[in-house]
Amino acid sequence: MQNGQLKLVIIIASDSDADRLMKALIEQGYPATKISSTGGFLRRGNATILSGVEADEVDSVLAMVRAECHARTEYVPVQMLPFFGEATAVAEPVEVRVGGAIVFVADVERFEKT
Ligand code: 2BA
Repeated sequence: MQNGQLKLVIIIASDSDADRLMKALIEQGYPATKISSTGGFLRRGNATILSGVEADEVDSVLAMVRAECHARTEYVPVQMLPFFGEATAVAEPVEVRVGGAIVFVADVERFEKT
């Protein structure tokens, strides 16, 4: 890895999609670290994958994310959401996007391996 060309791809995905994505990344020779995380809105477990790659590899990583992480919708009882109080106890479930992935691509100022 060359300093200055490095990007950090941060991928937040559902646990099941993240397992498949990790497998695909490793099979293709991309380094990846999976961290257990929790979504602030649904308060469900999800996974955050960190992958430090060369700038010209980012598009390949994103193609794998698109192939493995599919968005769908789900209805969630409002009582499970953080900002609805007891006053909304009889309200209709809320449609939310689940699955899919959220991706950030950040410049890496410096990389060291000790
Ligand atoms: P959660 O915060 O648990 O959000 C799960 C899904 O709930 C979101 O899917 C979105 O469809 C919906 N949602 C979130 N906040 C909402 C709100 N205020 N009102 C209505 N619906 C809302 P995604 O957007 O695909 O996000 C999936 C997970 O990715 C999030 O889980 C969170 O852990 C992370 N995430 C998304 N955007 C982020 C960001 N800008 N910064 C950091 N983490 C982010």
